[in-house]
Amino acid sequence: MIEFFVANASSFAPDIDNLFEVVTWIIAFWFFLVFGTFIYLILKFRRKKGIKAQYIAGEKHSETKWTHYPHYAVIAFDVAIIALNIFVWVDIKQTLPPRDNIIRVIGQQWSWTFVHAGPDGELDTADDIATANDLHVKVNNTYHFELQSRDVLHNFSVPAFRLRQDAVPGRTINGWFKPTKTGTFDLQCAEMCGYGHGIMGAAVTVHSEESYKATMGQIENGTYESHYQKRRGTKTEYPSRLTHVNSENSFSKILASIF
Ligand SMILES: [Cu+2]
Repeated sequence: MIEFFVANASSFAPDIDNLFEVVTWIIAFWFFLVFGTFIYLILKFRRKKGIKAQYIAGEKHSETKWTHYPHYAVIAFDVAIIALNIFVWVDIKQTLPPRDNIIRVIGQQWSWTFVHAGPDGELDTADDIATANDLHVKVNNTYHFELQSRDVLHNFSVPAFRLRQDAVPGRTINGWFKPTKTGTFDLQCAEMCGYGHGIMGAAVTVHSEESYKATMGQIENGTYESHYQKRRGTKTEYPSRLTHVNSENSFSKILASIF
C-alpha cells in the first residue's frame, strides 16, 4: 500500500510498512466502529414527540462499562502494537549485521557530505571518495554508516529506505541499511536545523556493481554529472576527492546569494 506512494528500497522497508499497515487497520477498525455506533445512536435516539430526554449521570457500573471495556481493548491493542514495534526496532536499530561496505554521512548547515570507502572498503584511507549531496551505494550490499554533524542537530532521512536517524554534533552514530532496488531516491534532512533546512536534500543512487564502478570512475576524473544537481537543473563542477563540502556547491553559498 505504502510503496504506491514511496518506493520501498531497503531490506527493512517492508517491516516498517507492515507496522504502518497494522496501526492503520487498527485505527480504521476503531474509527468505523466508534463513528458507526455514534451515528446509529444519534439517529435512533433523536428527538421524538412525547418522549422526554433522560438525565444519565454515568456513575452506575451498567453505564461506566461502556467506557471501561473499550479502554481495556484499546490498551490491549496498544500492547500488541508496542510488542510488534520492539521486534522491528531491535532488528533495525539494536543489531548491526556484518557489513559489505561503509560510508560516512556528515550533515552541516545546509548540505550533506558523503565519504565513500573506495575499493578497499575502509574509511580514512587514500582511496576514499567524498561527494556533496550525492550518495552512491551498491544494491544488495549491507552498508554501515557513520553519521556525524558539524554544527547542529540534523536528521539523515531516506524515505525509500524507511531510514531516519538524528545526527548529533560531537557524536558518531553507527547504523546500517541494505538497499534492495536500484534507482535514485530522495534524502532529506528531517530535523529543523535552521533557515536552509527545507532545501537540505540530497540524492541517493543505488547502483548495480558495474554502474557503481563507472560512476565512481566519473567522479574521480571529474566528468560526473551529479544526480542532485541534474534535478536542480545546474551543472556541477565535481572535484575528484573532497575532504569536506565544496564551498562553491554548498547550500550556504547558494542561500547567501539569495538572502
Ligand atoms: Cu535540517
